[in-house]
Amino acid sequence: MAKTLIVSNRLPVKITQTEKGLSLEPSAGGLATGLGSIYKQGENIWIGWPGLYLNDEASKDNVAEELKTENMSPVWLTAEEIKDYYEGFSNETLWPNFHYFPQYVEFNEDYWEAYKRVNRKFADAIMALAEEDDTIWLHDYQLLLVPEMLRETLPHAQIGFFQHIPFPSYEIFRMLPWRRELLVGMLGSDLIGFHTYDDMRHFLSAVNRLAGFSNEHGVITTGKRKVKVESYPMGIDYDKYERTAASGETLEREVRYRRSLGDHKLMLSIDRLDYSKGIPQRLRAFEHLLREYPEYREQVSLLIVVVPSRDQVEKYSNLKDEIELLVGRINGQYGRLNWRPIHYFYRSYPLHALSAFYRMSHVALVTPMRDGMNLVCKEYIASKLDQRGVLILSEMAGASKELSDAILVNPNNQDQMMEAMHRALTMPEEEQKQHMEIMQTSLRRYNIHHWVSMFMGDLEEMKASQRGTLTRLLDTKLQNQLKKAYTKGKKRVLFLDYDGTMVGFTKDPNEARPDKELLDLITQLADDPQNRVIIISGRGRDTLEKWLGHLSVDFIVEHGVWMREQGKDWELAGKVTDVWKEDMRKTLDLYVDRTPGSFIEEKNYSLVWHFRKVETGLGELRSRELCSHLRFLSTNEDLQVLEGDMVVEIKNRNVNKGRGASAWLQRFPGDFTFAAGDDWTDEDTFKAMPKEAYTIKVGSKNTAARFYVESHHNVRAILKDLIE
Ligand code: GDG
Repeated sequence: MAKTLIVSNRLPVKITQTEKGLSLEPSAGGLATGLGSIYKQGENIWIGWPGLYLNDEASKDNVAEELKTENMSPVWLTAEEIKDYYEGFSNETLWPNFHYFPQYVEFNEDYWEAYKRVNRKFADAIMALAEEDDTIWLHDYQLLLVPEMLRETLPHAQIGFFQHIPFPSYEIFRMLPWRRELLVGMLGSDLIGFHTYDDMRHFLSAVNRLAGFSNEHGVITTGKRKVKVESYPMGIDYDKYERTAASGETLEREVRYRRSLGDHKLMLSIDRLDYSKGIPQRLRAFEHLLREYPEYREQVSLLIVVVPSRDQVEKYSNLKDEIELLVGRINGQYGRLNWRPIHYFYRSYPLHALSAFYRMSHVALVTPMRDGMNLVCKEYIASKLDQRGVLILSEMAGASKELSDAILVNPNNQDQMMEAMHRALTMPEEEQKQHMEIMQTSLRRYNIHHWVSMFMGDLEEMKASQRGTLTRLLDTKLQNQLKKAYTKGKKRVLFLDYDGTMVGFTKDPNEARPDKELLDLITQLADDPQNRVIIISGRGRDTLEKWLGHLSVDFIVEHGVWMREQGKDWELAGKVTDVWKEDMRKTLDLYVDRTPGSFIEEKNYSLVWHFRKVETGLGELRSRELCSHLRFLSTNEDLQVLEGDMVVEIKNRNVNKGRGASAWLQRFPGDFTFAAGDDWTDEDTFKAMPKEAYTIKVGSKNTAARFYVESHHNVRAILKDLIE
């Protein structure tokens, strides 16, 4: 039976050396709890680094055996690997870049090499356990390359990836020398999740600009497969925080802490030591409050917990020094014998202590400079059983998108932070409760279990839709069938689209002329007396005539406006006019003026605006504008506006490739029909074909064609196979 593998850098377990040997303590973190319902079932398993170094194989085997009883499997890393892959590339390159601290990024090739090696190690560990139809859910920025590494050997596995930290804007991400490899690595997934819509759109924009793949409603088509990108804001184990806040142990601690702290109002701040958390900025804002609002002196204290992290690294030890200097300064200047402005602790606390802190704080200050989500603010809200308390939340934390009932602040704006504290400290209880109620209702519903089920549900759905497309891929078996039908045929009709189907796309359409291989291929195909080859294209007749006019082929061009039987004259299809062209051309000219890089192609009965060479993003924006402009202008005319690949075309409505192809099939009926095309103007051709025709779409988008292939190279290979 298919199983599920969860993969993260670190296993959710703490292993410690005791007198009796190693002791294993599964972690109760949010992610571990949420995924508990998955990885603890049957054959399912969680793969990751157990957090300790072991040298001898016997001890490794022992730990692995122990871990197996908890449904976990270790990836062993050396101290060197942890230094370069984890502390190096993950935490000194990706972390600062993804959190908008580009000035902190280390550009180190050795780190990158180690990152690739360790990602490969993870991929190997997964492949040793995974089977073809398993589901694999990878977590976070330490493992960005693993999805594509897995895809090479497990083409049909379900692969999901969730990134817990932000995905930065393209302008920041592009600074990384390894940006493209990182994206390609991630695109091996079927589903990629982020906390927020902003992360998701930054990722899509980076993929578009760096890898050249566009998306439709968040679904990227890479040419090989579809990859869905979606936002899944992670929730907390709500019941657990609610329960803990009501427990005897928490209440007992609260009474004890209260006794030592006195009955001042409390503001709380809890973070891991990190520059992304905005701790100095928060301290300065508090200092500002004490300076500008003297009435809070001796009335309000800040309880600040900083959880130790990476303090051997210079940037972090500097940050710690800065925090301690600020705390000392503020306490020194404002403190009294009976009141300390700031209670500072550099340590971590057990869950019940944390819960007591949440309960006893009037205000929670969660003001990171940047945070993927931030769970502390959600835990604070869940712990407020009496609904009294106010959350001040940075708009740079993912959580701010959900918690609009908090007081939202820009952590760089000291005045605003100060005013937010003032407002929080004076907020009437009724109002506090109103906001709490709304946030609690939402967090109770969008809890960690909801998050897991949304992600897993979408991953399954994605795979099902992937299967639907895969069955239509023209594989070797189907190709043999095609060849058999071709060989049997006595009167064969083959419709071939040109751009994107037989040649790739170029920046300049004039550069897409046929190479020798293609000319030989079409010549051989067309010279077979049993074949009738029709070049069916949106291009103007002049270029195609120049490039292919000397071959024994027919033409249907300008989307069916002009047709020509080999050796005869061009004929005009149906009723077409060009009286509209002059007016429309003026509008197109306007868009060329406003959009550097764009240009107009004039055909006999249509006009095309090309934006292939325009700055990414601007071209798409202008093309949407132009389309609605043209549609408005052409309402009373018999014209149609088409959006193609990097083009907008306006033409007569009553001609299209489909009508052209039908006319041809009536004139030259065959016993074998074949059509290949790549964009949606070719859909008309596919629909005009008899049911048994071999219709082939290049790219895996939705199509009326019976089969699809990945690129124009495949089309050439198919044609070559037919004539051999
Ligand atoms: C990544 C992203 C995203 C903190 N101090 C103590 C303690 N904690 C617990 C909190 C909370 C967790 O640690 C920290 O929450 P974060 O949200 O900051 O999560 P991270 O795992 O650090 O970070 C972040 C998250 O992933 C989830 O996707 O939200 O943006 O950076 O649960 O309660 N727990 C105990 N003692 C402490 O002293 N027991």
